[in-house]
Amino acid sequence: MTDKKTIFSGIQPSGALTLGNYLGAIKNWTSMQEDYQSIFCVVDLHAITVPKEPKDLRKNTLEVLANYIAAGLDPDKAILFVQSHVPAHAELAWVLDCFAYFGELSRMTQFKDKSQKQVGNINAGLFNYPVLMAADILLYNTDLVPVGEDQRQHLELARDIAQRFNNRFSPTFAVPEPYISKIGAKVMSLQDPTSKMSKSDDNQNSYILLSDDDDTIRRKFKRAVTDSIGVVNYSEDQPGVKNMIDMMAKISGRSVESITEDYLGQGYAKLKEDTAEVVIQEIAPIREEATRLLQDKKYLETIYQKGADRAEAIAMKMLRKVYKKVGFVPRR
Ligand code: AQP
Repeated sequence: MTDKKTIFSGIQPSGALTLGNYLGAIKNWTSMQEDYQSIFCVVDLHAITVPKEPKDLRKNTLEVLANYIAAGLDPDKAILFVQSHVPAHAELAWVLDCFAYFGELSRMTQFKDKSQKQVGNINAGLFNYPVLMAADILLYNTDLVPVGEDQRQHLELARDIAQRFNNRFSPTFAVPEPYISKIGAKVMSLQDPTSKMSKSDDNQNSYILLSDDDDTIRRKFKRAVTDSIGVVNYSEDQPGVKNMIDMMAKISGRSVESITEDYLGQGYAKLKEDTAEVVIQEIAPIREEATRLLQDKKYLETIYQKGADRAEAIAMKMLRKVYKKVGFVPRR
């Protein structure tokens, strides 16, 4: 056991990872793993809420894990595992389903957005998605959940469910806090900078993938949608320009003000070129390392097996406690 606080987070293997997943989530995790008991999951149970080809799901699951490690997550420090390998996630989700209300789940923005995109398949999994996410987090007595801004609403629901359960029985779950960094918490689409960059976007030019080669990254930035104002400013009225400055700031650690000063009065071409280069510097080594790791399936298998064993030991303790509190008769 450790005195460190616990962080938990995960990403769906719903496609190749984007720069949004990296800057909004993984990059923060790598710097936090030193100071926290860190648990990071590839949330494959969540991914099937949107139809997936089984072979793509298998491939994406390993790719997400390889990218976690390539980006700097250390399997000796952090627990890295695949969600479906630890059945306690699905089991706790069922119990928590009975503590979540139809009304609050109906209000979830992600549910509303995704339902619109798959009108013919508004399945119960899509609706219950946030409850499974609550189970993921609450199983580990998580203190902090480092996520992008889009997940704030789900996290608030996880807190409500935890408090509801604690009040109904007795203190059981830690009530988790969101950790959402100021810069990079919402990387926007390169084609529509008023909506977030998303790996399931139909327009390939809207996102940068961690697997994109250097020329593809340059080309996508060149085509990035800006505005008709024509000069660089950091302003809500220029979301495309702001998005690029934010990316540079998040990657370089420089302030938004000092980056903006570099481009004052200039047009957009140089900003696009420079942002592309800063992004390439950051993600090309991750791409190369992930490619290398993906050729060593045995190594990845060792990591996710060991990770699942460690995660399960923690998760089962919590699940047993919950089962006891709700009144299930123990098997032995
Ligand atoms: N554009 C983004 N900017 C900042 N953070 C982001 N995240 C996702 N997109 C951005 C963060 O990445 C983590 C994992 O997300 P996820 O895969 O579980 O689901 P998501 O938020 O729905 O991500 P995508 O890429 O948009 O996936 P699809 O297209 O499959 O729905 C979370 O911490 C999220 O905040």
